[in-house]
Amino acid sequence: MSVEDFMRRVVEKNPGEVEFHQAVRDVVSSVMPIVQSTPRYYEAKILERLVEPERVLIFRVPWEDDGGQIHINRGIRVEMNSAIGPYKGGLRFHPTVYVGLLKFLAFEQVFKNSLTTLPMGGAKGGSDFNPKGKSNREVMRFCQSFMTELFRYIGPDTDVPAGDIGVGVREIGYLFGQYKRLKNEFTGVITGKGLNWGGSLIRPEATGYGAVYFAAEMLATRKESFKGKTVTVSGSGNVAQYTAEKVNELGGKVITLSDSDGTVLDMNGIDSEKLTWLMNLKNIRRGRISEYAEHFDGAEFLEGHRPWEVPCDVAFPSATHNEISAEDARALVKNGCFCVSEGANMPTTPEGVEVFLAAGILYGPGKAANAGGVAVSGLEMSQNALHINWPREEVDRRLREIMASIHTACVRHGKDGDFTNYVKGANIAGFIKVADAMIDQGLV
Ligand code: NDP
Ligand code: 2IT
Repeated sequence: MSVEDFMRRVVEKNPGEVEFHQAVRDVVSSVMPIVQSTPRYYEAKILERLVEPERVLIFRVPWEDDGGQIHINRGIRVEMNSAIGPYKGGLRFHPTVYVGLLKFLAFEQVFKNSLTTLPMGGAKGGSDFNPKGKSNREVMRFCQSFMTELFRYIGPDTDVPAGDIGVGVREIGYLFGQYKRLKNEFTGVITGKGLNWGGSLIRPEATGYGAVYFAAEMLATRKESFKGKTVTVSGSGNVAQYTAEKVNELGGKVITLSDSDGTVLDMNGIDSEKLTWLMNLKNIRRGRISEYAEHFDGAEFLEGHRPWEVPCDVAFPSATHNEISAEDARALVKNGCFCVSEGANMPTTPEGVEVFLAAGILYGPGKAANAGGVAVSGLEMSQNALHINWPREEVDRRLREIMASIHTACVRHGKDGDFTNYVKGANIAGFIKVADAMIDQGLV
């Protein structure tokens, strides 16, 4: 079957779910030649099974705001694939959340989790609830209501949620507290927990640090490093913050951060002191990135702009999906950017990906480059199961090793002469492990 024939059926069966179509096409384009030349894959209808979630849960989430008004949100959990381990993946609270968006994220998660080398299946969940502008008590009531339904379907050996956009340690705390109350069990049912209640050191940092470790591996293939490099980062949340921290540590200069209102440009560099201020702004005061430009001399706020017009050597899209268009990709390449490491999930449009591949730059797609977050979630699960805590150095060492092994897997399956196509490499390496496990387990 051709990619086009396969995609026609996917689109017909999943109407309107454009992000899901995009994510499926990306993987299927890479793996179709292997499927077609491997009878055990096509006879078992592996691709057809991979694009059908094992289970999708949809539930009502009623909650009351501080003024006594009642609100109804929709809760969703997409349990995509459990061939290599319990369902695993984050929860997103954002007004744009709907089943199709979570199907794309859960689908990506299947291959990403496979790449980590750890035993985790793929899932994603969330709600169209918008935590922005809500009081802590409102967020708590929402999280308690959300978990009052979700708790029936999850468990440390069944499905282990974590954070994503709009779900940080505050939300994880409220969700975990309610699960514990309902089940009367203190287990590793959710990751990204606080350090003194079952969390792992380095989990907050893991996605950002991992994306930088992955970029460092890519740079090393061209005998390059972060020393003296100019770096742009989008977003200003969890992933962006720790990406910037690690780039600084490795001798690069971060000059942008952003949010959905615009970009701050600081040619003096967003150093560790400024980052500490920013983390307080975003994580405690829950302010906007524009305040950075008001606070620091020499910084400017580019309202309504994304960072990609700013010349750089290395770029880390770390905000959201489809934030780099073909035009943005062309601007990046034209201005000298030669390495892109995706902290966000699917931040580059398919046309943008084509631009990067045609230009022959080092391009690390999200399912490889941002796998450090879920990898350390896997390490959090291991520590919870063993009832121990590993020291910071130990978790960081394992994270670095995992990112290096993902890089090696991408090169093994994506090398084409002198060039490594990390998209192809990540898709094929992630696919083979899951497909083989599915076949071993029979028709389920
Ligand atoms: P946060 O909620 O901490 O931060 C999200 C950031 O992205 C904010 O600055 C937000 O700005 C911005 N953003 C969100 N939506 C949009 C949008 N539609 N347009 C422009 N900017 C937007 O989330 P994370 O840092 O955790 O997640 C960022 C990305 O990384 C996501 O793609 C996520 O799926 C991915 N990821 C996260 C992992 C993790 O461990 N947290 C692991 C792997 C991937 P604003 O405040 O204006 O909305
Ligand atoms: O997209 C992702 O990999 C995450 N949001 C993290 C998932 C997890 O289970 O830690």
